[in-house]
Amino acid sequence: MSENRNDLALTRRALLGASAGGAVLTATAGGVLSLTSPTPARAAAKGVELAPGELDEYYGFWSSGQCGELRIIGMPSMRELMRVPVFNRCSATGWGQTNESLKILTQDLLPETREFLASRGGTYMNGDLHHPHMSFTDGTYDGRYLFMNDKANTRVARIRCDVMKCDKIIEIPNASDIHGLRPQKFPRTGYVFANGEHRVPLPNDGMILDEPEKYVSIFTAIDGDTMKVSWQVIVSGNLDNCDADYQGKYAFSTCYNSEEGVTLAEMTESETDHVVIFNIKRIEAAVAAGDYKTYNGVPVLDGRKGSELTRYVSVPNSPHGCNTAPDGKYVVINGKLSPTVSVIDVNKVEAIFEGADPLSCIVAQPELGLGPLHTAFDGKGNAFTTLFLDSQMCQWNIEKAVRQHAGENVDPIISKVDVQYQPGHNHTSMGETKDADGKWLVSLNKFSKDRFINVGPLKPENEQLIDITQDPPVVVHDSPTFAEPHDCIIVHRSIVSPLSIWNRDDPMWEDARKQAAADGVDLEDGADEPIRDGNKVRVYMYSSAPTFSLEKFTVRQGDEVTIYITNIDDVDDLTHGFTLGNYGIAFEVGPQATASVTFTADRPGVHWFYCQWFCHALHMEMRGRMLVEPRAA
Ligand code: CUK
Ligand code: CUA
Repeated sequence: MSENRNDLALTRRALLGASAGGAVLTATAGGVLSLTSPTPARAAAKGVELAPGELDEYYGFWSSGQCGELRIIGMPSMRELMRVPVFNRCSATGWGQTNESLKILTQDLLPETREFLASRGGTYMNGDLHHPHMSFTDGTYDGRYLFMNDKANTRVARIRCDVMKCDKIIEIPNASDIHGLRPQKFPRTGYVFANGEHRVPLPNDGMILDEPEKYVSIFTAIDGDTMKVSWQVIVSGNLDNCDADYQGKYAFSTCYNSEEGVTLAEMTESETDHVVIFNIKRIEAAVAAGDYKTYNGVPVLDGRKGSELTRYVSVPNSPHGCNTAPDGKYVVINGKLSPTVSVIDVNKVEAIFEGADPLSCIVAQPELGLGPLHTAFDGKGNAFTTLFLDSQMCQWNIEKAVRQHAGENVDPIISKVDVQYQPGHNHTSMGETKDADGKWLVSLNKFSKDRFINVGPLKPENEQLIDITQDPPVVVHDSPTFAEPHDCIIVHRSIVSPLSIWNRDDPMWEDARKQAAADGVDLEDGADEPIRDGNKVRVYMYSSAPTFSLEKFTVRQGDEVTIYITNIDDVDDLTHGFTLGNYGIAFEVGPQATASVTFTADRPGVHWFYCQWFCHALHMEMRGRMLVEPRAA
C-alpha cells in the first residue's frame, strides 16, 4: 500500500507541474468564470483529475445533512462513489421498506416513539445526518464502523465498514436532537459521545411545559460495540459539538446559551459561554457507586455547574466546533461569534479538576478572522480554521499561537485561502487521528454562489479540495453537492477493505434464515409454491441472472405476503432487484444476499414483478407475475 501512496503522489506532482502551461488557455476559455476562479486553482485542478481507471487514495465519508444518508466520495478525485441510506428512505435499495432495514430502523426506538409512529408507517421518514466518524483504536481509525448522529429525531446510527450498510440505529432517551458526535480515540471506541443539543424537561412527558428554567441538555456515552447507552450527564447550557482526547481521560463539548434562555436574544445575552470537560474516570466511578438517577433505563448523572464530574471553562460567546489536534495535546474551540479560537492544553486539565482555575487550561486565543466554525490539522503543528463570515480558510501555527498568548511578539497566522462560499466544516486527510498526513483539506461550503450554472432557486452547495502540501495552500477542485455537505472524514484506503460479495451467513438476514428453517426451506433453493399459514403467505425465491426462480405465484386478496429473495449469483457487482408493480415495492438484493418485504395483497389482479438493477443482457426479461385472486364477493 505504501508503494501505491508514493505512486499516486508522484503522479499528482507530475501532473501539477505539467498542467501549468495549459492554465492560460483554460482560464481564457473560461471567460466570465475566470473572474471568480483564480488561474492557479484552474491550473492545479488538473492534478486531481484521476485518469479513467485510476483509483483514489482516500475514502471520504460524507454526511448529507437533511438528506439523511451517508455518502462515500473517492479522494482526491472527489467522485461520488456510493450513497448509504441511514435515516432516509431509499427508492433504489429499499431501505425503509425491506424487513431487514425496517428492523434496524425501528427495533431500538423508545416505546413511546414506536407508539407515536405506529399510524405513520412505523418509522421516521427523515433524518438530519451531521457528523460521520470512524471507530478508533489507539488514536487512529480502525476500519470497523462509522458512527453518525441524527439531529432531527435524536438518533445515533452505525455503519458496518465491511459491507458499507447501516446495522444499528438507536434512539437516545432523555435527550433532544443529537448534534455533536465523536468516538473515543483511546484506547479504542469504546464510547461514542453524543451531545443532546436542545434543552427539554426530564422526563419530557408534558408535565413541564413553558418553564425553560427546568429544561436540561444531556451528554450521552454510547457503547460503540453494543450500541447501548452506557450513561448520560446533565449539563448547564446547550451542548453543541464535542471531541475526545488521545488519552482516554476526557471529552470536551462546546456549549452555547449558558444563559439557558429560549429566545435568540436571551441565548446570546451574556459575553461568555463555556466548554464542558467531562472526566470519564470520575463519571464511571459515580456510575459504579450508584450515584445517579435512572430515566428510561439509563443512569443519568448530574454534571451541572459545581459537579465534580465536569469542569466549565469560560470562552467567548457561542463557541461552535471542538477539535482535538493530532499531537494529542491541544483542543481547539472555535469562536463562531468571536473572531478567536481558544486552545486548551489537555495536560493542564487534570489540575483544574484538582481545583485550579478552569481558565488556566486555555493556553492560546489567537484572533483568526470572522466566524471561526471548525478546525482541521495537518499533523505538522498547523491548523486550518474555517471562517464562515470571511469565506476563508485560515492556516495558523498552534505553537506560535501559544507563544503569542504567553506574550511573545509572533503572528501565528500563516495564510488565508479564499473559499467559495461561507464554509462550515473542514477536514484534512486522516486529520482527526494521530496519523494526520497533511496532504488534503476539504472545505464544506454552505453556498456555491456563482460557481456553477444556475439550476433554479435551490442552488447546490460546494465542497472544495485544497492541496495543503503547497505553500500557500491551493484550491484545486470544486464539487457541487446536494444538501448538505455538513461534515466529512478522509480515511486512507489502506484502512478500509469492504467485501465484494456478501457472506451467506451474514447476520443481516438472520430472521429470514430462521423463518426459512421453520418452513423447511433453504433460502438458496427457494420454494416452488407459496407457504400458507392462515392468511400469512411466504414466498421464497432465488434470483440468478436473468431469472427469478418463480415465474409466477398466486395469493389471495387480503393475504399478508412476505417475499424472500436470495441472490445466488456470487459474481462481483451482480446486484439484482425486486420491484412489484403498483404495490410500491422495490429493493436491492446484493450478490449472495437475502432481502425480504412484507405487505398486504389488497389489490386483486395480475402484478408483474421485475428486476430493476441492470444485471444481464436479458435484464429486461427478468420478471414474473404475482396473481392475486379476488376475495369471494
Ligand atoms: S455543525 Cu454544521 S457547520 Cu452540525 Cu458540525 Cu458546524
Ligand atoms: Cu437481475 Cu436485473
